[in-house]
Amino acid sequence: MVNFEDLRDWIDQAKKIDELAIIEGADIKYEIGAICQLSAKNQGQAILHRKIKGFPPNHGVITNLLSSLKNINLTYGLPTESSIRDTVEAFRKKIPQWTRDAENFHPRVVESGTILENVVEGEAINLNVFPVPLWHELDGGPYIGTADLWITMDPDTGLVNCGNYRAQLHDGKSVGMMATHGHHGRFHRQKYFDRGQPCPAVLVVGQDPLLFANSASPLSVDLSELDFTGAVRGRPLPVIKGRATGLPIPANAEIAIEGFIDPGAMKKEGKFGEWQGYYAGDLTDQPFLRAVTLYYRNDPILTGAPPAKPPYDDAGFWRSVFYSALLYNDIAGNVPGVKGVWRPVVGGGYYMQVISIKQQYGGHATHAGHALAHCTSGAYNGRYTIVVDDDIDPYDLEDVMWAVCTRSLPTDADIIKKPRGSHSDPLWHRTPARAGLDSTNPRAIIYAVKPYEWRQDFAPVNIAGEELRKEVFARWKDNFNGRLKTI
Ligand SMILES: Cc1cc2nc3c(=O)[nH]c(=O)nc-3n(C[C@H](O)[C@H](O)[C@H](O)COP(=O)(O)O)c2cc1C
Ligand SMILES: [Mn+2]
Repeated sequence: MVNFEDLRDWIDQAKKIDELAIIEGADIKYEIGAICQLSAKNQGQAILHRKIKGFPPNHGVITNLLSSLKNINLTYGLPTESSIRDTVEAFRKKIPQWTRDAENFHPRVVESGTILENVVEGEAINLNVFPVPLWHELDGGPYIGTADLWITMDPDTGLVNCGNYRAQLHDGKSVGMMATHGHHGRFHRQKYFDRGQPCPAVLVVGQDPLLFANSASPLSVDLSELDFTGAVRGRPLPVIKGRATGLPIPANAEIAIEGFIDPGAMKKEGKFGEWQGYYAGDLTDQPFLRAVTLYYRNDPILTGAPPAKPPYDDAGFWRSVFYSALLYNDIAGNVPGVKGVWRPVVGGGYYMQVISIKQQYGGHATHAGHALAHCTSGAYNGRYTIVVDDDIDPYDLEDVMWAVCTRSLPTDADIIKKPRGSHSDPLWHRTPARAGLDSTNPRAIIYAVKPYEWRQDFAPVNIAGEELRKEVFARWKDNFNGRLKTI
């Protein structure tokens, strides 16, 4: 049960379960970013920054909203004490239900909300009043939007989308919109541009983590993240109507920038440290939001989730957990005998996907591998798909790689040539002649399974059985000064 109304409630609840740390005196220049990386690496607490160097002491920045399993569970109203597997299983059950329920939870338009505590219009807008971090050392500028929502509307259907796309702070009145091809906000923007019209948009850069998570989730193109959020909450999200655009804005958000993205107008955007672990995306011309209205709460808190080399990526672990559940559901009705699906953090929650199956027929592993590589959630950026047997724990990378080492032959891998890739792929061709032309990247399916036809004769595994390991652990663990942690 989600029982927080906004980010402030969420912070109180995270504090109660010791999942929030407060830091005073950090610098927006690299320090806040580096602290965030350390917490992410340790699947640590959310970090609330106060008294940020050079800014009013009551302005805040919060990062690592979803870096720990407990905070992920808190955000979706799941039991906070649970294993990764339990959380993936809970998501598997709940996501289809939330999706079905969404149509009954359209946002509720209200007249007032804390977001209206400060409203600034036109020339008076100055986005530099907020402590916007320079997250990584080679970033092209400060990024106000990393844990954000870009709210746009489909001009044909009226459907409202919320997408989490990075937003560079260009100056006091404009922010870049870097949405990858195929993302819904970019579809909306293009529809306006094709008509020669400016695209109305709202960029929210401070909100409760559930809104952020849902905006970063690859939900169906015809499902509004606002409705989905209502379904997870079990009650509609209160929104105000934006003064300039009429778009819905979460009524209790911290900071929202409303305006228009003009067709043909571009600003240099990037570079930015991305989730693969590189500054790979280059400096490019990108559309930007021209701010018309700025809304913010008193003592506003900016939310941040800077990507970084795994496992230093703020939202990387959340992506692994949530995307694994989506993936599992995509293939569960298609492939029999699935024992588990996991997208390890090391691949940024995309590049590597593991499926464990109990092989039941010749070609079962091929079926599982190809289905996973190209189901809805697997088709984007899933560079390595690894199929393992049911005795391998897909959540344990050591176990998976042992299977790769001992049960797969490189010559048996399947190669798929032109699937959908990302602009920030470090291996994407960037020579001027090729840049922007081909964003596809090849895939490999690695079959780390015992050959089906003679699997019964495969050499037996030589570690002590699980029962025996448990027994000796229980009997002699005290002889090891607490250093025996797992069996
Ligand atoms: C921390 C984080 C940062 C992200 N940054 C971007 C980005 O800069 N551009 C982008 O297109 N997608 C980015 N994404 C991925 C999208 O948010 C995600 O694919 C989401 O499904 C997009 O919403 P949409 O499906 O409604 O387009 C990011 C995701 C996370 C978790
Ligand atoms: Mn969407």
